[in-house]
Amino acid sequence: MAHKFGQVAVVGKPNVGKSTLINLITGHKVSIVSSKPQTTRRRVMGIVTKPDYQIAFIDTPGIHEPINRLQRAMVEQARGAIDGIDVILVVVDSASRPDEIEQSIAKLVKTNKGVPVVLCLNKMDHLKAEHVVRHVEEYTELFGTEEYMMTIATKGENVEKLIEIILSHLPERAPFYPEDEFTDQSARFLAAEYVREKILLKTRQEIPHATAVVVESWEEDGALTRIAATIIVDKTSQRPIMLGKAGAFIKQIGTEARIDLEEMLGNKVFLELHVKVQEGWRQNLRILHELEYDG
Ligand SMILES: Nc1nc2c(ncn2[C@@H]2O[C@H](COP(=O)(O)OP(=O)(O)OP(=O)(O)O)[C@@H](O)[C@H]2O)c(=O)[nH]1
Ligand SMILES: [Mg+2]
Repeated sequence: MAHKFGQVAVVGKPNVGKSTLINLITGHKVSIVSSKPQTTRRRVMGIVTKPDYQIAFIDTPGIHEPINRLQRAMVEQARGAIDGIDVILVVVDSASRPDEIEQSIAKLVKTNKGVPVVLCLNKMDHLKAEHVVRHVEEYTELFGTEEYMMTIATKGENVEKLIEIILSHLPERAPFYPEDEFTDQSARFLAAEYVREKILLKTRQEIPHATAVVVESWEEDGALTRIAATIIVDKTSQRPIMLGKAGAFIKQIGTEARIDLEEMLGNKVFLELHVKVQEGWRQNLRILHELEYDG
């Protein structure tokens, strides 16, 4: 078989499992995952390279109604992902029926005439048997495609079959990226994201969305990588929550993020975390730019 290469835009509502799927396929943590909607804040590429094919998946922030500037920037990024690609992979939560947001995603997808659409009906483990037929019909009709696969991204179930469907739409082309490249993101950005993931997993209510992380310094010191990062919160009242009793919370976040970082870098890591209050950062274009959330 000749070698195939293509770019696949992955779109869908927040929290449906887009990043989980891409991490599983690439075998690397290119995009962080949590049960909080809007975990992914900007476009991230995840590349899988096999002897017969290379696929660059473009993970996007979940599409939803824009509220503040951060959310608006995230939606713009997701929309931009649909240009210049070979396949649009729409991920949905198969356990629930299509809603208004999915109707608007379908409209967006249909404006890209000629680009094949593949449906990933994810979270099949939550789908009740009596709903299978109805949900499959509703989603395939809405997105105008018969090409779908039901999957469980967290377990890798049917993911190989999904890749087969995607490959059937990709052109015969040489690989574009070096074989050891698995993302277009810098190690610095991934480090900040790993810290943010731990915060998302461990906080509730407004804190997850009020948090950003910036890497301030990065030094290679023999077998040790020294990284200092700042956690930015929106309000003064959030600072003590982030620190925890006697600094216990931030310490725990640091420990868990360090473990992921050591795996990604293949190196020992010393991670130093600080907390800074920057009121209204989500509305501030300059800060969004510094955080690279504006593309
Ligand atoms: N039960 C179940 N949970 C899943 C499945 N796939 C993903 N999840 C969980 O769903 C949650 C959201 O996953 P993400 O991969 O962060 O979702 P996303 O679509 O990237 O979300 P955004 O970045 O917010 O747009 C996480 O808690 C995952 O572990 C699945 O097939 N079954
Ligand atoms: Mg995501």
